[in-house]
Amino acid sequence: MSNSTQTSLRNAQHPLIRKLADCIEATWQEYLDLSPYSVPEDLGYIEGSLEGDRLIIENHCYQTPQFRKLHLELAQVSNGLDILHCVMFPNPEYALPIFGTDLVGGRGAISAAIVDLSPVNLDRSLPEGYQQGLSNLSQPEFSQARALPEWGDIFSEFCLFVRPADAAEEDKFLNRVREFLMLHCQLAAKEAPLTSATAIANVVAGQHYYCAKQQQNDKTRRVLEKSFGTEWTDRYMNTMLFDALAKPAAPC
Ligand code: BLA
Repeated sequence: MSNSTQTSLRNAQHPLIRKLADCIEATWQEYLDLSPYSVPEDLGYIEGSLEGDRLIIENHCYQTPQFRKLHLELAQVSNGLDILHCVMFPNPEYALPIFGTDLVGGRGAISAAIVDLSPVNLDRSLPEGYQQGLSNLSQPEFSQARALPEWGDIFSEFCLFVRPADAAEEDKFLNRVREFLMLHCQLAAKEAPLTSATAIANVVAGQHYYCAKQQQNDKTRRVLEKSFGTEWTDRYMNTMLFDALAKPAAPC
């Protein structure tokens, strides 16, 4: 892994973002068989400043036999906004949920902290092992829960979306993400690949739906558009943040 992950943006960001980025990469390295993922050359490290707000984005991507793309992104806006975004997209031969987490903070406090293992099955249910494993985790208490937006029907019943009130709640959030990640990496490593074309097409359709919904998040779009414009933002949201697999062919 490149040393650049230890330097650069994360040192300048909110401590929870730095800790979460370290935790995610350490867990990936411990449990998964990582290979490099080639990020389009112009999208690894990006700076933009159209309307005065300078936005810096740093992308770290890997792939593994079970995951077509592990994406960790750190971003910082000159107006004080710090962002961590992470999504683990399974290969279409693996009927695994999508792990996602997003942290948004500004001026010392984190305003949004979300983590989920989101189902991609047609009936929106999680595989048995996930349902059981997640049910067995103890439920942490947070003083400020946040309501999911309208497009948030992609998230599971285990989705945690909060505004951490203090350092103790920030630690609780970090631990929760670590538990989700460890469970996910352990279950994914045991998962057998699908062989039926129909089952694979269902995974593709599920990932498509997930990406389509995430692309409706105007809050993400607005931050990117302010520094990079509409065209660039469309491309970035479709290729880096939420690249769905090709749409499944219509059944014959
Ligand atoms: C919210 N995402 C936000 C917010 C901003 C961003 C500014 C509003 C924060 C707040 O309401 O306090 C911005 N997020 C970004 C940007 C990037 C990013 C610019 O990732 C990347 C460059 N978003 C995700 C993933 C999830 C997610 C993977 O990218 C969940 C797994 C969720 N972000 C998410 C949700 C909200 C949010 C649910 C709240 C949206 C709302 O309240 O309308």
